[in-house]
Amino acid sequence: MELPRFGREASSEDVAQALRDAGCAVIDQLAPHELMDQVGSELEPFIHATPFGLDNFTGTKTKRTGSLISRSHSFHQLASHPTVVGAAKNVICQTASSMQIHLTQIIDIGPKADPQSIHRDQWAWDFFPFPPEWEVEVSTMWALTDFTEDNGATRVIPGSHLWEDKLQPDFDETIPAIMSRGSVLLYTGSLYHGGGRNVTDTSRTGVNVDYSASFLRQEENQYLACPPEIAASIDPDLAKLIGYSRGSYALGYFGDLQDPMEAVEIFK
Ligand SMILES: O=C(O)CCC(=O)C(=O)O
Ligand SMILES: [Fe+2]
Repeated sequence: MELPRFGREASSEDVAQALRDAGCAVIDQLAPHELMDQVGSELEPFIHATPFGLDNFTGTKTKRTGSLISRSHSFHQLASHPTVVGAAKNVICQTASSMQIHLTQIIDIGPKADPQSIHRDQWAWDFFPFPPEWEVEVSTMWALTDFTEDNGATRVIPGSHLWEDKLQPDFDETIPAIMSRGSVLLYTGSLYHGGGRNVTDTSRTGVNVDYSASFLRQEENQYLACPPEIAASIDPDLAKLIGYSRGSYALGYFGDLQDPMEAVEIFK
């Protein structure tokens, strides 16, 4: 199966359908280069200060820089891009009543980095065996640099979202999600994929934003990454998307059944 590709005018419904069919899709050139320049320059000092990963999964030549909502205002446009958020919601809200941001992370695969093992992102929930076609997560990877086969473009197996769980596919079964700066790869939490091998002398930098059903614990703790006093300065819809809202009827209240946004309003 091929990796479905769309132009920037794609509808979120068409992208969502491709995610249901293939588990992955690329939207070429969705963000302008100027926006990627701004995101890159706002985050560069943080990437520079980030240590390498400590194991093979996080990558000993790879840097993972989080808290992107607090650290880069321009990044907000990526995290809340209507086509991407619309597609993720369309897929996740087939079963869940609401969706949240699950994590925000620059993934900077350094020169000569080994490939990451092929995995499903939904294994983060303690390997809970979600039934096939019950999608609880949509991951996205925006290209901050071009993604090439040589510099470690994300490896994907289109169609593998319907495979059995807990497989260990070979690298040879994967294809590279080649894309230019400003493009975005979307993939379900059930898709087998992994970071590629970087045989070049420069970094491959992606902006990873994952979305998940609001009834699941977030991988990046958004209330620590973006506490109420900072959430007060961001767009209220984005504050709700990172978790300052109820997920379904009862989840996420504080105090005397108060709405989480009341904690944010105090700082306005
Ligand atoms: O860096 C990439 O291309 C993919 C990273 C990834 O899949 C992960 O860290 O879960
Ligand atoms: Fe992953």
